[in-house]
Amino acid sequence: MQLDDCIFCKIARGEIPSSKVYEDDDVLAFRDINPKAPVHFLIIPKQHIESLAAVRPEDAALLGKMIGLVPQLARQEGCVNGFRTVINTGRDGGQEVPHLHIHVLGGPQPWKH
Ligand code: DGP
Repeated sequence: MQLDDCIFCKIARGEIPSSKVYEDDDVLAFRDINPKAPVHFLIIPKQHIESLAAVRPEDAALLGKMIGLVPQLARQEGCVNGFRTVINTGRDGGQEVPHLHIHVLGGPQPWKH
């Protein structure tokens, strides 16, 4: 199920353009509009799940698929020395877009060397 007025549901439907990293029937990955690192993309389920707090046991395979895509997509996007994954959840978790998403951040971080 998708929501008419959810920004990430709109991206999943192609109604709002995005810079796609990966897509299949269940999952979409696209680059973050406001990147916090040289590599910064988001992985979302195409179906509307509000947040990690709303995940049910029957969503386990979908969540597993999303997590399982992280290393492949991170490599593909140029993360050669690791990456950071973040799932902000709910108001106190700093979640701004109420559609579940995994942030993947990486790339060279010269200020750390
Ligand atoms: P969060 O705070 O975890 O809910 O992060 C939401 C992220 O979504 C934030 O880093 C910016 C990104 N974002 C919001 N709107 C859009 C959009 O329309 N397109 C893309 N590509 N990213 C978006």
